Amino acid sequence: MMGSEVSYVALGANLGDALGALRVARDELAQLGTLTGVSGLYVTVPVGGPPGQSDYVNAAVCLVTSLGPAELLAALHNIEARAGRTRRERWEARVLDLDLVLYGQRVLDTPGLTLPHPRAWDRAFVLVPLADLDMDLPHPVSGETVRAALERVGREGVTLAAPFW
Ligand code: PH2
Ligand code: MG
Ligand code: MG
Repeated sequence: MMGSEVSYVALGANLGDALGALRVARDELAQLGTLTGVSGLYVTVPVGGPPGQSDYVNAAVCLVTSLGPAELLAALHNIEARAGRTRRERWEARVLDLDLVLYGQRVLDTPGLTLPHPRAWDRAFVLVPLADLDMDLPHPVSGETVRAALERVGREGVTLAAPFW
């Protein structure tokens, strides 16, 4: 496809029918281009946020899309909104969270969108699913691969629930 880019989207939810929300999101993401990879499904211990939150389900997909980064982000927000996402407190429990982790090797720092996602390379709940897709993916700024980041961060709190979902 002309002008298409390889992007990586992290999916998460820990409220309501979390797996159902991830499945709907995966199918809606597929309509934004071509899904070339879907990670396993993981159950993960919440990182940050108010105490007493339920465990998350997390996954990641690789999406080849002709949408630009801002258009793609808007599309992710639309999918979140359709799932009933509200935004109040940072890191509160959520019915669906779609984070644009990488858009090619693009580096961007705008009020609405930072690429790569600023905390992705430090979070096992992002890195473990990403590793299912491509261990050799480099961080666009540091060059650290997903494999190396995972060795540094470890897999604690992240449990495979299903390889296919
Ligand atoms: N997302 C957050 C904050 N904490 N913890 C887990 N385990 N999984 C997440 O997706 C997650 C989180 C902010 O988006
Ligand atoms: Mg997030
Ligand atoms: Mg988010």
